[in-house]
Parts: sequence; structure tokens; C-alpha cells
Amino acid sequence: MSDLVGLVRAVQANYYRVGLREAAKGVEELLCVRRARLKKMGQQVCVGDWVVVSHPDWQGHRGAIAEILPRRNQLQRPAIANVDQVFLLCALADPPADVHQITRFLLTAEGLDVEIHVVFTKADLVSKAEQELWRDRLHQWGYCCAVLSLTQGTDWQCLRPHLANKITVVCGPSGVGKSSLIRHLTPREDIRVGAVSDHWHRGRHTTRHVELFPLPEGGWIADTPGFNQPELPQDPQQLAAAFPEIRQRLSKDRCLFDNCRHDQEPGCCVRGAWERYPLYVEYLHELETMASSGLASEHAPPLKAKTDRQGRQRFEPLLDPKKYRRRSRRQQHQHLNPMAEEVLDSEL
Ligand SMILES: Nc1nc2c(ncn2[C@@H]2O[C@H](COP(=O)(O)OP(=O)(O)OP(=O)(O)O)[C@@H](O)[C@H]2O)c(=O)[nH]1
Ligand SMILES: [Mg+2]
Ligand SMILES: [Zn+2]
Repeated sequence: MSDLVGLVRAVQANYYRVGLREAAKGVEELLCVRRARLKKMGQQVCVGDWVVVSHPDWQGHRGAIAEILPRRNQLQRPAIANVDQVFLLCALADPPADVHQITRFLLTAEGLDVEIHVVFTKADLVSKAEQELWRDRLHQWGYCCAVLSLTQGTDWQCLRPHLANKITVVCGPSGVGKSSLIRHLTPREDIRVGAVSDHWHRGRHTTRHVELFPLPEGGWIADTPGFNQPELPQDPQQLAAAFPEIRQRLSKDRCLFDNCRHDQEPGCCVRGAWERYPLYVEYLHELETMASSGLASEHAPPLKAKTDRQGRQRFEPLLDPKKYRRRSRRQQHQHLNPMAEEVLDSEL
């Protein structure tokens, strides 16, 4: 008999909602726990994972995740795996578009090495001139973008042809219309949308977890919680590669030094009067300061600078043995929802 394979649509506490690749016995989705063996191996299940399900209970719509199939890629924040493309949503007003914030989201998305579509929402709140300004700006940076309203007209339909048979993650700051877009694209009423705060013109973090929704044209789209300050890539060399403007310059020309940081070095072909160059330098310095002072960002270990045999500087995580030591199984156990996992251990 062939394996029962499904896609993890959402993670809630220690339960996983798994949409089956092919409906079986009239059932499309099973609520699953993770097999104890996976837990022992420290394998985390993530939204977007393709998994093998065992022990299906067709009446109770329950099952257990026995195996995680290999991941093609993975985003840490929002946490999702096997992404085919990113829709980065930004509002033109309420909350206002911000060059720093958009750039940080773009840098995160670039790390996945998949197609990125930038979508500006709330076009109904700004002038045509402002819409054009942002369109031109993104074009200069090296991105195509759509400018549309999710509350007036049906311009958002232009996004449909890009979605079929793919896993698309919609990310961006809070209040920009991620859930509103998904409500339009999927025939669902149960997706919550929240008003933007009157006072701060910021979103209210209405969406609290990542969830994949099936699309009528085939494929899946993920709603994600908005957040306002994505992390920078950890490695300064990754940082340069995440700017299309730098990639484009380096495809045509070479810097004098192979290990050029594109800052003050002589003979640098990247340095120049392009809009986001000062941002690149600012982020580069931020990463280098972090690395040399051992200061870590909130989620990542600190970096140490190392010089390799060719004289290039590389950054590696500096692990504090105490902080990153694996906790004993007993310690780990205390953090798990005892019910779900215990039942599983005894049942399977
Ligand atoms: N005027 C206008 N309002 C919009 C548009 N798109 C979304 N909104 C409104 O913006 C508010 C926030 O929309 P949501 O869809 O909840 O935003 P979100 O990005 O999902 O926000 P979080 O879940 O907090 O991350 C709601 O009141 C929407 O009705 C638009 O194109 N124009
Ligand atoms: Mg939302
Ligand atoms: Zn250079």
C-alpha cells in the first residue's frame, strides 16, 4: 500500500492539521500528533512540510505524523517550509510604506532563492503620483510590483495567474491586508481581518499563526502574522547577494579585491549613487559590529569573524556551550504538552 502523504497546513500546540494529498474515504484533512520517534530525534514539524501519516482514524479524522519528507527550503520567520514564491505585501498608507522595512522583508525573502512578487495595497488611499513613485522605485531596485486596492475594484485578480499549483507565502507588516487578500483569493469567510489602529496607523497583529489555505486553481497560499522588523541575514556576504542592484553590478563588472566589502575599498564597482547603497552600508556595519562585539540578534547566536586561507573574512556562529547545549530528554519533556505526546507514546 502506498504511503499516506499530506501537507502540514497549520500547527497548534502539539497538533498538526494535515491536508491529504489525495482525499481518502471522503476525508481531506487529519488532525495529527507527531510520532514519539520524531520527537526523540528532535525533528520539528513546520507548516509547509510534506509528511507521511500513519495510524489514520478515518471516523475521528485523526492520525500521526511518522516521517517528514525532505524540505526544499525553509523560512524562520514566518516559520514555513517548501515555499515556491513569496508575495511581499506593503501598504501605501495606513501603515505607510517604509524603505527600511520593505528592504528588510526583501532581504529575508531573498534568502529563500525563490521568486518574489511585491504587492502594494491600499492604492485607494493615495494619489496616482504616489503609486507611480513606489512602482518606479521598486523597479529601480530590481523588482516588479503590483499596485492595487483590496477594498475597491478587482485589480487583485491580476495576482491569480501567478498562484496555480504553487505554495505561496504572503508576508509583510501588520495591517497591510495579507488576510484581506487571502479572503479574496480563497472562497473562505473564516479568515479574520482587523482594522488598523486610528492613533498609530499600525496593524493590530490580527493573524496569530501561519496557515496554508487551498486555492481554487490548485496550490496553497499561506497567511502569516505581520511583524515589523525582520532580522538581517547573518553573513555580510549573504547581505550583498541579497541586493539585486549589487548582483547586477557584479554580473557586469569586478571589484579590485575579491573580498571587497563594497564599502570604502578602492576599485569597487558596487559603490555608487543608487538609492539603497547607503542602506547596504548601514546594514553591513550593523552586522560587522554585531559580529565583533559578540552581540547577538534576538534569535541567532553571535558571530565570530574568521579569515580563511585566501584572506577572505567569513562569519561563523559563536556558540556558547552552556546556552546551546542540548537539554536532557527530561528537561525537554517538561516543555511539551504532556497529553498529546504521552497518548501517542502509549498508543503507537
Ligand atoms: N482602504 C483600504 N483598506 C484595506 C486594503 N486592504 C486591507 N485594508 C484594510 O486594512 C485592515 C487590515 O487588513 P488585514 O487583512 O487584517 O491586514 P493583515 O496584513 O492581515 O494584518 P495582520 O494580520 O495584523 O498582520 C483591514 O481593516 C482591511 O479592511 C486596501 O487595499 N485599502
Ligand atoms: Mg492578517
Ligand atoms: Zn566592491
